[in-house]
Amino acid sequence: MSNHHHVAKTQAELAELFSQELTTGVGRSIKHDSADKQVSGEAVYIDDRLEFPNQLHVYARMSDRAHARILKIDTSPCYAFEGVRIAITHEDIPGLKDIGPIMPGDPLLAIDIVEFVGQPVLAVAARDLDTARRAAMAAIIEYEDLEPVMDVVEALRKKHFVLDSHTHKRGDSVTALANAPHRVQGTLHIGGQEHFYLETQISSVMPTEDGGMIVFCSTQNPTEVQKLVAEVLDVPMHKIVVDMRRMGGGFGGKETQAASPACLCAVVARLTGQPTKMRLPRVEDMLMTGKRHPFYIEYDVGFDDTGRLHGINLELAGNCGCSPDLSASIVDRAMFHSDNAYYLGDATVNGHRCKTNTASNTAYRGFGGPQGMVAIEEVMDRIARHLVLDPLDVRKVNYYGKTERNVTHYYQTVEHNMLEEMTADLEASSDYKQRRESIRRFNANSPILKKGLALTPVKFGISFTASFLNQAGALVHIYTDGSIHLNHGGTEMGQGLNTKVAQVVAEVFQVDFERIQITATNTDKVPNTSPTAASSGADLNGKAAQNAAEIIKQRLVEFAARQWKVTEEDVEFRNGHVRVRDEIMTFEALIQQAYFNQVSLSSTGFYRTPKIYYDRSQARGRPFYYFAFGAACAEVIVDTLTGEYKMLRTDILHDVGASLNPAIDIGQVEGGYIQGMGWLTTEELVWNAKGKLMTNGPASYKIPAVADMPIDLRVKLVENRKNPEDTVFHSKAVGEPPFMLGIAPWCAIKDAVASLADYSEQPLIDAPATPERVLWGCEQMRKLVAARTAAAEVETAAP
Ligand code: MTE
Ligand code: QUE
Ligand code: MOS
Repeated sequence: MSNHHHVAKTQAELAELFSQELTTGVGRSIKHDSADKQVSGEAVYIDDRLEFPNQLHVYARMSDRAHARILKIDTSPCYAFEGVRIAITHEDIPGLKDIGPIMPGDPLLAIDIVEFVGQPVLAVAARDLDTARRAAMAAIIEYEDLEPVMDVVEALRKKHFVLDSHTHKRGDSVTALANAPHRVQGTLHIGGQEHFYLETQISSVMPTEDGGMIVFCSTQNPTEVQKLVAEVLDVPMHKIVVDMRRMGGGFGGKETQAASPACLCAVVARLTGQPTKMRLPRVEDMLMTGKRHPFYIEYDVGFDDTGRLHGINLELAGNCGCSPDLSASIVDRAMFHSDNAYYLGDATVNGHRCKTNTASNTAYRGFGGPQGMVAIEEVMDRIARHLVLDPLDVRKVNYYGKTERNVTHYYQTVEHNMLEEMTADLEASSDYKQRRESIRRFNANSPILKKGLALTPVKFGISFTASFLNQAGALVHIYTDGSIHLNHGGTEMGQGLNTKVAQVVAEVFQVDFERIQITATNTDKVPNTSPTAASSGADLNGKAAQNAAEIIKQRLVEFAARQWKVTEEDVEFRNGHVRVRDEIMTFEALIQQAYFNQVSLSSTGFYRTPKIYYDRSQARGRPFYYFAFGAACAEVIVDTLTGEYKMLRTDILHDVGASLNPAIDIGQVEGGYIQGMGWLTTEELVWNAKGKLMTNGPASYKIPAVADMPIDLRVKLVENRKNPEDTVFHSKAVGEPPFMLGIAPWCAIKDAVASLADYSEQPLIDAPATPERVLWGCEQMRKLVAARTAAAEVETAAP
């Protein structure tokens, strides 16, 4: 970059550079800023940080009961182990004992009752993790077992809820159902999902002065960790600094549940005065932390001969686990997405928040949206089988219209809907019709191996539905050498947020990306931040950073106009240079002049999303600033004797507006698709009768591996379509929406199975469609066909 010994360039040379385009601003596929470091191993995660002297390691002893009263805790045996510094229970917590993010329900260490297998009961700090673990296991805990509720349906029937139910309602669905030409009812179980971030939950804490702490925490929500650490220590928030450079994946799992290790470390650090670290081993992480909410769905739907919906009743029962956590908003988002891309007609959607004795389920990519969308996609397939139509035709006939039938069941108008065009594009580019025919022919001639095909849309609402969270801050400094320091409230978890925000700042100043140093998210640089969630990290923080950069740029423009007696319009930034009327100088030359002339070169920035509001008491409003759209077409082959399947080909068309970085966005689309597919196919969570999660490691919990990728994967972004709303450079959020493209392979599997009964019956295959469930689906179809044949024979035999 800047070279102090360079030979001054001539005006002609400067003019030549000025005339060229910046190649590292927005819209460019520049490499993720951590990519090289991640490949070489130089990227620093919390466990890679240099350790402080006298650092303690913390291990939490977990409940082995799903629901029990604690009769006695004796930590004295822990101290028999050499190297143990302290063993703590809830009684040792100096301040608040509950770290529930919105409402109480999550004791840092169990108080009197345990509510799931895996709940932390006590914690031991020792000079190494192994000693801490052995000591913690030596503590004596006596329980009196209580009756657990493990089943979401049982919880629903008993109205065993963590929070009240909520309803979205439009029109009179009861009458619509009664009058509809066709009507079907059904149920569906949708499984949960383990986050399986590569880096498990981890924090390390260093006590500072005045009772303060610096907390290094792998969290999507540094401000909330700051607040909770302050609360458990009973100190003001200004004593606590949270620093977060990068996560080894978050996927929603580090939105609230990163706080527990941070708070335990802080309590130990307070009690001992020593630096403290807590890193969850994989099995402990899987037992202790919540997952995607499993859902149980009941539907009752009325429709006409074309498959068009007249009305629907939907019961969405989220299995929240043992506490509220974020379940209010998660089940709300499931309800908001139970239309996916479709006009529901007269609709009643009820959302329930069921309490079970499992870890408290939490945010996971899509935040309830995927579960709501799976429910309505199951309904679409079911209608198609009932009418023996191509499911794609049923989907298309139900799409939201452009000028009519374009209002959701929560009364937001669907504007700028691109799905009709995108579906037509994808249908053509994927050769849907022709492949549909060739698959029919293949299946007719192949008794065992059956192919399936499905094309499903995605419409995903962008914004936090809790409107106040839609705000962000940033902090930009330009140093006297022209180098730029960038900080914002968002967190990097692999999604490329820092790279995108740096591109935004590069674009505003028209300087090379390399000139900008990305720094750790830190609560004493940008305060009061929202979690990096709801896919709005780049939307919110990009705008805040743009605002900060534009404030500084405006000062520079005003300064240059003053200094060289030109108008502001005469000052132009481009490709690392600045033109002041006819004179061209380097960016750093301008910065030096500005500094000598006492111009402030640092600014905060702020952004709040306009236009959105939501009145929950009326269940009406505009909770989303805009929608992101996508569509996927998946082809699969199923072995109907074993239930095994293979992904043959997937075509994706996804809408990211004017992409900030197409390479990163395509990575998000591919990753989201595969993660969504894993959720609905091989990732199965199994608890035993005592409430212990049995699938608690990679040997038994199967996330997609390389071999599970579709053999042929074709991803395209919609081109030349800016976001019509005023988002950061008219881009669209990309983090979560592609996850729901993973519904296509699930529907394709069911399509293959339905071929066994000539596509006239929907196999009941709950999610995930593991090979076992697929095999049961095949058995259903074969029994059905056998029964039909027998009935036909009886009929022909009759006189
Ligand atoms: N991509 C990677 N590589 N790692 C992650 O943890 N989290 C997802 C998505 N993509 C995630 C990811 C989730 S749940 C969200 S909400 C968004 O990224 C958050 O980042 P963004 O708002 O900056 O897109
Ligand atoms: C999507 C999200 C979140 C959300 C709503 C969404 C989310 C989140 C919250 C939330 C709500 C209320 C609170 C709070 C957080 O809402 O991640 O602290 O008081 O944390 O539509 O991803
Ligand atoms: Mo993402 S589930 O909103 O962290």
